[in-house]
Amino acid sequence: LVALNQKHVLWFRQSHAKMAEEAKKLAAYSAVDNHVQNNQVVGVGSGSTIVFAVDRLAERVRQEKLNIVCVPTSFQARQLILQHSLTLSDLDRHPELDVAIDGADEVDTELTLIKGGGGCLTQEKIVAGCAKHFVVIADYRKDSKVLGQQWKKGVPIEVIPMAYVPVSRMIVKKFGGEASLRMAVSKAGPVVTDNSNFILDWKFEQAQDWTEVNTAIKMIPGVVETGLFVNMAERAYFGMEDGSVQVRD
Ligand code: ABF
Repeated sequence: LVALNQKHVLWFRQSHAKMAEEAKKLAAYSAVDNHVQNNQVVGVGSGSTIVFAVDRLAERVRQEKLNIVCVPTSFQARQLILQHSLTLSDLDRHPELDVAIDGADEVDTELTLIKGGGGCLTQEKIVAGCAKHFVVIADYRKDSKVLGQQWKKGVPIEVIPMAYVPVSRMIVKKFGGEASLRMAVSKAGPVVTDNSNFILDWKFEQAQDWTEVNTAIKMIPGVVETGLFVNMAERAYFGMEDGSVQVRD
């Protein structure tokens, strides 16, 4: 009976994971199809959902012979662009983007986002800030009424390594909760970002005024950027369990 139950749990997990992957793909394809046109500069986000968006982008570039220039938000995004033989650029050459597409860890009803669960946030925020339109792609598990409902790991905050202890103390003193240094899976050392910094994960206790919190945390010396994206996203595409796509503006 135990073996049967374990098999059942495994099957359930696998089919759930498959459903989530399908949902990511739906969201990613919808965003690329609705927001990318010929002769555009496109910001390419990071994470697992963006992989589907780059697949679709490359497919459209090939089939429709589009002239698209891509600006990456991370080392991963850069690799994806190169692997798909898309045109790679940067903010020096293209400081103004037509659209940026990126994943998120959680999206609330106001389109406030938590990002950085995968370790990328600073370059993502810079690129999103340079885009005329910033579009989020996510599966149904990221959709939330209030931040903290779905994503339980807290707000990622990128910090200068020497400052991680004072920064975490100041955040907790001012806003409560708990802040911990993100460690590598091997536990051999801290996670190091693309910008050679550390990440603090701040677990907050209750919903807050995110504009105020974001501004206050950014004022602490040693903070590079927060994973709170407030008033940046214009639209979110959620791939749903039933195969539909929900749009939030
Ligand atoms: C990066 O990847 C991060 O900002 C965000 O945390 C995450 C989303 O990843 P996924 O698409 O894998 O859920 O964009």
